[in-house]
Amino acid sequence: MATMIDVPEAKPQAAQGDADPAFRADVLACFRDTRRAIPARWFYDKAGSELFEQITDLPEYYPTRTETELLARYCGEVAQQGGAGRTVVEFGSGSSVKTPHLLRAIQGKHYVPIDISGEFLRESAAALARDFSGLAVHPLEGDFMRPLQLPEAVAGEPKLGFFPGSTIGNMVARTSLDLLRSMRETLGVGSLLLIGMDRIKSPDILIPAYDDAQGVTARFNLNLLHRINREIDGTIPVDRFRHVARWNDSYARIEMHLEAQEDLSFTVLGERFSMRKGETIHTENSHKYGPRDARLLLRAGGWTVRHEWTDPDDWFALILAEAVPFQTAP
Ligand code: AVJ
Repeated sequence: MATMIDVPEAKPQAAQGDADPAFRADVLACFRDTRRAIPARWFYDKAGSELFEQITDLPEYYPTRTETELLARYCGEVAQQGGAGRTVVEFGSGSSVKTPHLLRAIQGKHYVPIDISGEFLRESAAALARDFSGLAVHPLEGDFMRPLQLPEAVAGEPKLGFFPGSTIGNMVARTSLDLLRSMRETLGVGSLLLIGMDRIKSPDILIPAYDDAQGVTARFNLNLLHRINREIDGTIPVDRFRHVARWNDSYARIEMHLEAQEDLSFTVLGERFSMRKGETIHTENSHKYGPRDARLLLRAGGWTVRHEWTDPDDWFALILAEAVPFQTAP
């Protein structure tokens, strides 16, 4: 049943008025396919963003805490390793906790936060401009998965890209490589990149980080189904689904799924779908990287590692890399 993705016109119903057409298209494509999967970016509506904030405070969720400690401790060394005075270009709207550590240490004149959502961008840019008087903030609204033209004011400035949070882990290998190459194009040869990458570790640590005792991550995952019901007229019986976090060792990633607890059927935008008991919707990948995996991925994208910092358990890595000219193989 090869159906074209034909996004219907919004019906004059309040419930559908605000839905992003791309969200509708991704959800319908998910349920029409036998391998059901929805891109992780749709987690982050208002409720989802608030739940993610709660996740970052969970005792089991080590990444945010560990990376923030690394930044607090080592941003001075990032400055010494060639970062000092550079224009910081942040991929994703700045975190109010992480970004100030870097900006304080780097002491550059300009800061360019890039985000696809103008709203988040303006909020975080305004907050940083308030706290860092003398810093010229140039928010750039756009999709950093593609090469972007930076503002004229920073064209000739040395640059330091910043991509924290192991956000790269959400991407499959091919997509993460595209991103690293795009960042290299956007920033230019000679630029530096400070990137946070989560390490491979025991599933005994990883699974609870994505399936916490308080059930916050389960609510975060299930909120996606509520969002479908709210925004695109779904009738999904959310309480018949279960949050599942699995370690996929072959791909070195945590996968999050929503598993049907019984045979069930529902409609989305009037179209009927059914799932059998035990079938899942794949909602997120969170890839983890060994030291050599991280270096190889960066090198493939045109970035040579200059320095790495990790915590005593080696659970999370902050990596500083340089965009080097491509060399012919020996
Ligand atoms: C924001 C993609 C880094 O993969 O750890 C946290 C998202 N999902 N708990 C991650 C997430 C479930 C998070 N990233």
